[in-house]
Amino acid sequence: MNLLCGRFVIDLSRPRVMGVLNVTPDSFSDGGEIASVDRAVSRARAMVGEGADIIDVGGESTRPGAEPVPEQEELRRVVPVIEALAGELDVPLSVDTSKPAVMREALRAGAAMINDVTALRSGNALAVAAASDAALCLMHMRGQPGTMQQNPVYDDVVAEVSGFLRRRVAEAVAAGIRQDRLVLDPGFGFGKTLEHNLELLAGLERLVDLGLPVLVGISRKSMIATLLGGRPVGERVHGSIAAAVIAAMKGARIIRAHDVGPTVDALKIATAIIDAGGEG
Ligand code: HH2
Repeated sequence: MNLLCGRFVIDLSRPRVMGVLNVTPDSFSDGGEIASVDRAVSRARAMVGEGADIIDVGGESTRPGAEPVPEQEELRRVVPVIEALAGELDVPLSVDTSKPAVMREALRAGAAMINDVTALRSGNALAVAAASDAALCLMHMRGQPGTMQQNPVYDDVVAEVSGFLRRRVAEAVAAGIRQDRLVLDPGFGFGKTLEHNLELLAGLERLVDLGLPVLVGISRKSMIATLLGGRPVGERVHGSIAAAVIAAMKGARIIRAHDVGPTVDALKIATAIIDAGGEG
């Protein structure tokens, strides 16, 4: 399975790692650490050195309760970093945004992937995406970050997420987007309780069965903290890796991770076992 991603083709015959680069003052896991372009570049370089296959640059936190960021501010945070990284690194750069103008400028600056937690539902995002050759990650979110964790309810979370993603793929294809540019993401923690997140991971094969590559972002999230009795962000690496390995064994093709080196190591073990079983 290959993913077309701008000038890159990502071979997804084994799971890949997307390293998270948040250039935000308020991200839940690493907010405020990366305050300058230089620091962002050195962090990204380090992640590539540890084996990251994609770098995901985000200028707006989407953690529960996060405040929206004005467009000009998001552009100011993200575009110079993507420009600098595009001149430095030979891996695809992803932009984590829901704003069409940020998508457009990020693509111009060298991004090869759009990672949109609203699955291209804002304004003319679908048209901006269709006019590009970028890979596109379509993620499921119930509600908005400000309120999404206030009592989300599903009858069958896997079926409902799967139905939503199928509808978004149909819209993308109708807009002229080739399926080999698409990635699907159930959106762990986006309008879901711990039980919903666990059901989604347990039932991940049903999303993999949609036939498109599945991306999983669980790294350092509150579901890990809760299962470990309330661990602070810096002590969630082992729990995050357990979830990453399980996701990979169930067929996820891209793992979005903050702790790139340990995740790459863990996925090498998972890949060897998947290959020995003749799957994937
Ligand atoms: N999670 C976050 C942000 N973007 N994109 C995809 N496709 N999937 C995810 O699960 C996902 C995502 C939230 O994590 P993080 O970027 O670390 O935090 P914040 O939103 O606070 O910047």
